[in-house]
Amino acid sequence: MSQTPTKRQKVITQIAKEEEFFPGIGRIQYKPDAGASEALVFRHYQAEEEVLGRTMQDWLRFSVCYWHSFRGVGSDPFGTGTIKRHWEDGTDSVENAKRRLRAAFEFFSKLGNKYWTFHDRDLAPEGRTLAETNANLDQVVALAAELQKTHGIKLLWATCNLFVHPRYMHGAATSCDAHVTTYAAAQVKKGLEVAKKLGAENFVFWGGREGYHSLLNTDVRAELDHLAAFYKMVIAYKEKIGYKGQLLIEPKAKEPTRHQYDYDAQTVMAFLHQYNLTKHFKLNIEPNHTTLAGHPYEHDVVFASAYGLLGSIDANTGSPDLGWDTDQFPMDVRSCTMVMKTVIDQGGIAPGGLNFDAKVRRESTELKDLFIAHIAAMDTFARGLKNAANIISEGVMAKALNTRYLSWNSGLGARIAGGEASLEECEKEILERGEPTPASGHQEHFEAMLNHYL
Ligand code: XLS
Ligand code: CA
Ligand code: CA
Repeated sequence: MSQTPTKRQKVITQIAKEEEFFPGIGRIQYKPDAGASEALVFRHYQAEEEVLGRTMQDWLRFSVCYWHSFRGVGSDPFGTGTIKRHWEDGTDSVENAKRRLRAAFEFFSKLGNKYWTFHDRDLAPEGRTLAETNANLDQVVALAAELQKTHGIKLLWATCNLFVHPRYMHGAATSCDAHVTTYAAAQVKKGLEVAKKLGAENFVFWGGREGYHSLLNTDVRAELDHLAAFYKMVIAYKEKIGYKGQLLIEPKAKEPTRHQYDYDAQTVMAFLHQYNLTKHFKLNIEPNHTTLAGHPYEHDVVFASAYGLLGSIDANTGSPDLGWDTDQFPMDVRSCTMVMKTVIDQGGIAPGGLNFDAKVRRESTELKDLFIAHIAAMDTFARGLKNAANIISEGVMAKALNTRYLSWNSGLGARIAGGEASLEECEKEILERGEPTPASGHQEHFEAMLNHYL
């Protein structure tokens, strides 16, 4: 083997000396009058600017996700990676994992977001045994703790990857093999310990393989009972170690399984009620998954919030014309306005946040594309926040909405809503009053009012 260092090794040695991973890019500045071609500036997001009595960063709580932005290589089912980061030495070593983490923290600091998220397996390589895997993880977690402190960055949420390893092919908590579920439980035990150590404000469960491909070989009731039993072990251990983070379940309709049990917000809420788990969990809503379920972008955000269960948001978008999970950066002002309207209406999203579970396109191969994507998405949400604040403070749309429901505020309407009325009373009323007067829904007016604020 040649002893001459390769070009990549030389770059790595250089980095070790200088430790600047994004040279030429400084802290991203606010420049509202920037021209259209200027990419590395915020035009709308200003962390300390107050909106409805709170700073933008308090409302928005942006988070960078580690798996897409620091583990993603641009591969897809039809092609291998297209994105090569200069700090990667091509190995799956702990040393490489640590260097990658230092690059990520430089990115967070320059971007100016305060939070990050990860899966356990994004951080450190799996070993041959669980003990070896945990030891690898411990090393990288120790560095993460240090970096969080020096850079003033916090962990929005941690999660366990219970879907990539072949052992989880039949599911993790819902596997047909109890041995596999036991492994998953052992992995989650460690995950909760790591979350506690790094002060994760939430802990997410996304059931990528918790679902089925064929009902012929699946006992759905047993699998869902096992899932609930799994969560009960999680709650017990969380309480035992005194981990205070909010537990979140992330709905997704399908992909990779044909049917995922956590189909959408309403399905997850029904599951939580069925198994008496509601007080321990909230929902992490990803709008890309909402559209996969066949709903409009903000549907699950609105439904979870309506029941006080909107815990956090994976701020991304899909291409609804495609029907699979493309995890794109959110760039649509209308959608972000609707999400932020719901967030303001419920009084904020903390301890959750807006996590960019999004990846740059595999054709966006330059380092600066990573910045541009996050900056543009943060700006889109900042615009959404300001629009939503205007909608709410002017109150015109709320007034129009209330007008539609006025009949429920008094008389028999109020008695029905309060659970005090009977079918006999309703019959009597109708015999006296006759047909309801048809009323317009004014949908186009509502749409025009929304456009007014965009
Ligand atoms: C995949 C999910 C996943 C979760 C975390 O579709 O979005 O990335 O957010 O496991
Ligand atoms: Ca997600
Ligand atoms: Ca997704």
